[in-house]
Amino acid sequence: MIPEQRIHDLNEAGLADHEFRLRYLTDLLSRRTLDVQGVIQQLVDFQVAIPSWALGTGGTRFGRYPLGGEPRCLEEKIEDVGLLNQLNGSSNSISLHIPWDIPRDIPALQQLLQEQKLVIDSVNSNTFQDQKDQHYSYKFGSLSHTDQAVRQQAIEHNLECIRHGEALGAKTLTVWLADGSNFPGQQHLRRAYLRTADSLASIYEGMPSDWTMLIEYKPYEPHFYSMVIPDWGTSYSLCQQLGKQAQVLVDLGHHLPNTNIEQIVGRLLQFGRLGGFHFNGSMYGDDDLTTGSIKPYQLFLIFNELVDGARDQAVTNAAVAYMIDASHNTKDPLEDLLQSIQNILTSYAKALLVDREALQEAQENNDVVRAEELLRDAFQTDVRPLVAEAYRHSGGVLDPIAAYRAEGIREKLIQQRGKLSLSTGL
Ligand code: PSV
Ligand code: MN
Ligand code: MN
Repeated sequence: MIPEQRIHDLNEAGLADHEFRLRYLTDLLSRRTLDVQGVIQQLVDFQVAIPSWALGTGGTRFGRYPLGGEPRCLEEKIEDVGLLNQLNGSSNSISLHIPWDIPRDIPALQQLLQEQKLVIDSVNSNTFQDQKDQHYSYKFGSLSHTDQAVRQQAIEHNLECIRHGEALGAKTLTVWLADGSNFPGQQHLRRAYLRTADSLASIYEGMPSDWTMLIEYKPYEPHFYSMVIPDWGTSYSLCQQLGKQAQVLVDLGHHLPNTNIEQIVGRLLQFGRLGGFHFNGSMYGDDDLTTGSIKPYQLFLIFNELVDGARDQAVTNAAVAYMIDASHNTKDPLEDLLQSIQNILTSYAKALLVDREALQEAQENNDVVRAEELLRDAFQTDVRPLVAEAYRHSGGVLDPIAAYRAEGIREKLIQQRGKLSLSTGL
């Protein structure tokens, strides 16, 4: 943890500049009768969970280049997220992946979470890899497998994830299935779906009544002919069969090129089935790059749907669980997460600036150019002073990446944890 006095000193250096820019923007936006303090407060309130697997260096199947100082155990992962949250006040929770993060000393973990002012967001099951002591292989699927015994093993693993989550106060189980097929004919497409629905129902039955099951979809990879849950329609239909506690999870990298993701978000909100988000950046597919690094306009349009839905009384969707799902081969993972959060809050802030009454009027009148310009006006506003102010309000620093570097955090982590620490990255 960085001492409070040091946070204060770090902020002192850039304060005059920041206040000048914030005053200018506040004046400008107030002329448009925008409640700037309200916008800042909404940025302060916005929290995005950090996955335990994004804290170490990831890699591709070609190689991995560990940069050192990576967390070696769950406790160190919690400490890293605590540090990020101290810098920006926007990431007060961590998602666990079982069995990579099996919680062992529960009272000690609870105390650590409390000290770091963090909570556990969700537990993610893993039936995409075979574990050392596991009886059956998932080579040909898990919850969709043709063999009941394999399905049962995967069901029990998910139930075990729930038990681990319960011990630490989590309330969400995220299921991402790698099940699918590589060749036409390999799998009976309808039967694979039915077996999956059946297995999910057994997990759902074993879930406490205040838990949510998030069902993630992905069009391809690891399988390249078919995935059992390839799209939001499949996730949605499974949720419909399971019940109210099942919700769809949208991962930004899990769409085919040019998919209109904001429209999917709008649809799911309308149906009250948008449960969670995995933020990342994507050029080609499941790239897991920094959020907002490739398609910032798309990220803004997604937030535009979220903000619009939140203001619409007809939308009764429950709270959405936001998480970053990223992996880093070239960047310092902690710096990437700070960048991702910055980009997420920037897009959110811009979406909060959209003049919704004027937009609705332009839409009703089919004034295409006016409607588009209203969106572009918000998108092109430089909202960085609002985001920086939100960080400061939450006790963080105006410029998290600059502070991270000025404090020499990576160097300190390497000193403490060594150059060759192992981590679980995707
Ligand atoms: C694999 O595609 C994946 O990236 C999914 O997005 C999951 O959410 C994540 O791994 C963790 O299991
Ligand atoms: Mn994901
Ligand atoms: Mn993914």
